[in-house]
Amino acid sequence: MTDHVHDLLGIGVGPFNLGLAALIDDAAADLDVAFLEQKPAFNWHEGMLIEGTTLEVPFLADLVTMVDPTNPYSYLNYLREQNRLYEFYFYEEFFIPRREYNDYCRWVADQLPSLRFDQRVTDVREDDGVFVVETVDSVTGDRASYAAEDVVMGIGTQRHIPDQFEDFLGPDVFHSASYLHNRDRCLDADSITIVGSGQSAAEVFRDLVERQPDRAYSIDWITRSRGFFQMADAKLGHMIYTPDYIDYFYDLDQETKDQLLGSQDLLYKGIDGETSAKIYDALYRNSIGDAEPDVGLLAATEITDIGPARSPGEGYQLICEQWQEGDRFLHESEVVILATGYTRTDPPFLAPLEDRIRRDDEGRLTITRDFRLETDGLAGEIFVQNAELHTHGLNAPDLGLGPYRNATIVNAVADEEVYEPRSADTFQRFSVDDFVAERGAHRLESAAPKPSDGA
Ligand SMILES: Cc1cc2nc3c(=O)[nH]c(=O)nc-3n(C[C@@H](O)[C@@H](O)[C@H](O)COP(=O)(O)OP(=O)(O)OC[C@H]3O[C@@H](n4cnc5c(N)ncnc54)[C@H](O)[C@@H]3O)c2cc1C
Repeated sequence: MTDHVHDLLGIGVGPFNLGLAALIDDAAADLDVAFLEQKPAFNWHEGMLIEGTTLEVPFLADLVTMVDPTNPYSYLNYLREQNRLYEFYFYEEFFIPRREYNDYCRWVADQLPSLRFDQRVTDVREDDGVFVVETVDSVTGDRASYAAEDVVMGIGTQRHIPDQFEDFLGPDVFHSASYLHNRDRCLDADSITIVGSGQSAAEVFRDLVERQPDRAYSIDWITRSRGFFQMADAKLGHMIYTPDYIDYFYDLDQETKDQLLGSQDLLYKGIDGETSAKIYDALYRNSIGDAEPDVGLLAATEITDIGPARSPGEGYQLICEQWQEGDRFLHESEVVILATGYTRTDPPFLAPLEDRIRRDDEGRLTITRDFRLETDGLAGEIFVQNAELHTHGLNAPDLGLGPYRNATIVNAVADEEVYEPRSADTFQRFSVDDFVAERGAHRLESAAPKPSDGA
């Protein structure tokens, strides 16, 4: 084991742990930290950096601004350093190109000495009261071990591949996360089917449908959801993307939380208004005159099975089931793009600590309000990023709340108030306590919660 014990080791370098490394570098530089990432460099969803796509949150949701607007790692400082501030000023857009967000993050990553790339974490165990984190070099296969008082997991989510497609994955059947790596193949195909109806599915469909007039492919877009629905997107509704809402959600009982999350899908899982409009407009343009765009859209339809097409080498046949009508049919496609979302799975590297980690009745991690795993008998803390949807609510994956979570983690690791916690600066109150205190209302005897009214 290495003799050197870091204060904190980060596992994974996506935007959340990158933001944490940036905050520490600026405001808590005496902390001894290292962040381990399996990829060769920072790259944010590189297979989905499609031209014309933007961040779903305003540029203020960069790595640091929402807790520290004067931080040198802000997006505005990136622009200034690129000599691009006036270009952005006249751009007059809140929602920046996704490709630029990635470039900004890479600019931050290039300046942080604490990041170690090509290091895949395979095991985390405890030895003599410190965490020992084992890695394998993604290029050479060399093994290394690091030691730390505390650990923070920022490993993001994993591609969700429905079971029926697992055995068919390859250049013609792939997840939307690798769309750009496979786009040339799509452009040469005769037929393409996109499965799913979230933002990724819509972006892929839009890209292909806008290119369709110059190409010979047909496109089908099939989803088991009830429709191709737009994400709820209104200023008043956005007030739940705040630390206050996390406070409120965290204190609810678990049954209420689970019901609430089940009813909030369209707050973060639908298609954004602009993409939806752009798709419709492209379909409209492509159908001017006698033109019949070679396109099919069908909702409420699950692809229950896949196999080789009847004519060998002609792609795949998909068994489709429209669950509202109870009808089934067979559909053939040369390429199948699975925009089937992402899941949170427990990382295998935690296995050595499994008997020390507490779980709820459903086997989910239990997590404290300040983002630590609840554990038994471990000397150090394991913090989590973006693993707390079930405990802290729908803000877990939101880039705009990353700096807030990171400020909380910095304070906990440094054991001092490096960042001052700020109270509500939106107009809405979520808890009765806050409303009553502020509005001078009178409390009555409590009633039992009614989770089903939470929609
Ligand atoms: C296409 C797409 C677009 C999105 N756009 C937005 C948006 O506009 N606004 C918004 O608010 N949210 C958006 N999101 C959701 C947001 O949560 C993610 O974009 C964000 O990347 C999550 O950051 P993360 O740090 O948790 O994980 P990730 O970005 O997934 O990064 C995790 C990192 O951990 C590494 N890792 C995993 N396991 C190991 C290991 N064992 N050892 C070492 N390294 C490891 C991975 O290689 C990866 O680099 C989007 C999500 C997707 C999929």
